[in-house]
Amino acid sequence: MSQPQTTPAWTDDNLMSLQSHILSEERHHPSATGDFSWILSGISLATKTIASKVRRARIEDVIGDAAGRPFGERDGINVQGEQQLKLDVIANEVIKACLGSRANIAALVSEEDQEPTILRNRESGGRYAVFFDPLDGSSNIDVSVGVGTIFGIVRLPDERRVSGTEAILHEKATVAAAGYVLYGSSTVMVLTTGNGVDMFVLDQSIGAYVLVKSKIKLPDSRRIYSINEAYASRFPAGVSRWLQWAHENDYTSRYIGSMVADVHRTLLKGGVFLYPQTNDRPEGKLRLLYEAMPMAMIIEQAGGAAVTGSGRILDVAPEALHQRVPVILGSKEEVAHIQRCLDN
Ligand code: AHM
Ligand code: MG
Repeated sequence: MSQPQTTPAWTDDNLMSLQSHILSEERHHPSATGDFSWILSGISLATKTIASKVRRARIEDVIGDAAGRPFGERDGINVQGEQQLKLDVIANEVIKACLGSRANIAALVSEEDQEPTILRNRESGGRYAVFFDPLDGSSNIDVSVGVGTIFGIVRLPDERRVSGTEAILHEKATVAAAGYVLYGSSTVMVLTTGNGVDMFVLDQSIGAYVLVKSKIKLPDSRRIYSINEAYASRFPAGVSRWLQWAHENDYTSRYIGSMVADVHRTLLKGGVFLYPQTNDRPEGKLRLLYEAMPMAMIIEQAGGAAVTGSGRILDVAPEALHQRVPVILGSKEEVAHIQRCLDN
């Protein structure tokens, strides 16, 4: 009698949702408590909601500023003195609504809020802080360019005496996971929990993120740079020297002006993304906790490098929730070359 054919438990053809992927990752860690699946299901729900808002932005007339004024007449300003668009506010509220009830989250830190939202203390189960930029690159929405949500999940220190902002900025707080969702021609989630980088695409027809690529690796070098060259006269001398060299060495330039889209291209194709300090912005523009740090973790987990020009982004000790840092990230060799130009 012929034996029934056995099929392997896993093949590359299997359909894997974000949820099942997280559960299967947790199976390999006997100490896992289900914390990530709990938090990530909240992020998944929030970003699916934001994706649908972004897609319908024009239709629902949510383009314009928080005060309802048309473009060109905005003065809705957020805590960092920047224009706060209506969709920024909506995305911020959606994320807080989706994460607020997750029992293990102690605090939420958003680009849009001056103070952290403290949800519960350690005694009540709060073990994590979630950092997020609800809608990065939102000034691009009115021209239908890709925008995104960036997030980092941080395990808070065990010390019971520290709480609130002190716990969030504590030297023993460790980044446990990071990711972004790009609302582009498709909605893509890129995620790392410290075990490589995986990419999921939102399948609108079933309402689920589906794994499309595992263990993404960046090419070690690629002649693409992504920088706002209009600021060239204000860059540090080392960056200008490197740019001059790149001009003479067949590099091509790609700059969308939306960090999630620019980093996503860099992750998949290689090259380097830079937002250095300028004379008028000596600390750079991008925020450490919810822009630079999550992107740095993703890029490093994919085999790339992410530095400020004076060290790894992931080694910067945060001193303030909305701190800014210069950012240079991407293919290892490209970043190393820029670093050498900065050092000389
Ligand atoms: P935002 O958080 O206010 O949207 O600003 C961050 C964005 C990034 O997405 C992008 O890389 C950068 O600002 C672009 O800045 P610039 O217009 O100076 O090139
Ligand atoms: Mg931003």
